[in-house]
Amino acid sequence: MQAQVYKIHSDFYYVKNSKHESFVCKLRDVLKKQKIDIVTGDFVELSDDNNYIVERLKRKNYLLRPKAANIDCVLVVSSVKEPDLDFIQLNRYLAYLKFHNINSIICINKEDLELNLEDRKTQIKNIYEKLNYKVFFISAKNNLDLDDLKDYIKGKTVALCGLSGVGKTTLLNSLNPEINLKTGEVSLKTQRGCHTTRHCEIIEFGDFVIMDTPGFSNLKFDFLLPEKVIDLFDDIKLYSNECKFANCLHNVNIEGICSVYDNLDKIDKSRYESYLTFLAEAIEYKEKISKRSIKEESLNKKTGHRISLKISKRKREISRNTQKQKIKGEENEIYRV
Ligand SMILES: Nc1nc2c(ncn2[C@@H]2O[C@H](COP(=O)(O)OP(=O)(O)O)[C@@H](O)[C@H]2O)c(=O)[nH]1
Ligand SMILES: [Mg+2]
Ligand SMILES: [Zn+2]
Repeated sequence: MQAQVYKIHSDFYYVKNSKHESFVCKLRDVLKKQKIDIVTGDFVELSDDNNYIVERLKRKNYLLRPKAANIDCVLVVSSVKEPDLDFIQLNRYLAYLKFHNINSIICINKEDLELNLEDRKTQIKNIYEKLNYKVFFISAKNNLDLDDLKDYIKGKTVALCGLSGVGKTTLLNSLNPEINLKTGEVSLKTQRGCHTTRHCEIIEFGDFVIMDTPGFSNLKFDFLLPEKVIDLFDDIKLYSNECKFANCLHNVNIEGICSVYDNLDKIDKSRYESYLTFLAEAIEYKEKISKRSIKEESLNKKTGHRISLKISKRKREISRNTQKQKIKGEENEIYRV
């Protein structure tokens, strides 16, 4: 029988089949030996007695931070005010999810606090609708403009992300008053009992399937090569084909050299700023890896066998290739521990 994992606790896997029947299972040893990890959202095959997971089925997508699989889309929640909209953070989530081939929906909360709401809507929609994102303005607390969003996520497995305080828990509550999770406001008063999600869990209510995740905290672009960052920015990539350098990273501010720089007037400022920020993180990551490889090489030379004392040109090349592969490898194996 096939089922989907909706919760994991210690070594117990809570699964549900298509008839919504629940089972608690353990992992077959063979999966452990093969180091096949099972995460919330995974579709699995059960043993005949339904006591064991015997196989993990093909994943549509997979995230490591937070650990989850087969997400249809992520609601990226921000607020217009309290806290102020943080565009770099919003772009960080969008780029991260794009990298993982997961659809994002932009959800701007606390619209009740914005006096110039129409201008704000136009400004934000101008940037993101061009990039084919669906943008919803809502007030989770006041139950404003939630219907379109509800319609849009009906039948989808949706996860939420966003900085603390933007209103994720309030939104979950207003999507389904029955679950009644505690919001930041309450936890401030009691100093405890705050709804902190430690594990990913799929919660079904009514028409919605929400993946409650412990958050996407501390995301950094320390898992991909600098030249790949541009692939996460369609609106900047558009202008990147006529740079004079073959390996242009589009961070040179010299006219006539970088075609992105020459077209900056057509690119949203906060998008370009975000690009430069993530690029710097990726460059730092690449340098760290290169340093590590060089250090290992010289360490091997010192402590290794006599033959490695005189490292031949050919060997040097091989070692440089391994270094490149290593970076490539880590990039594909995004899920570092
Ligand atoms: N004015 C206003 N406040 C909101 C809205 N949604 C949430 N809040 C408040 O924002 C604070 C943080 O909300 P919470 O749901 O705990 O945020 P979370 O950290 O993202 O889960 C709480 O005091 C909420 O009452 C809204 O639509 N308008
Ligand atoms: Mg919360
Ligand atoms: Zn360029």
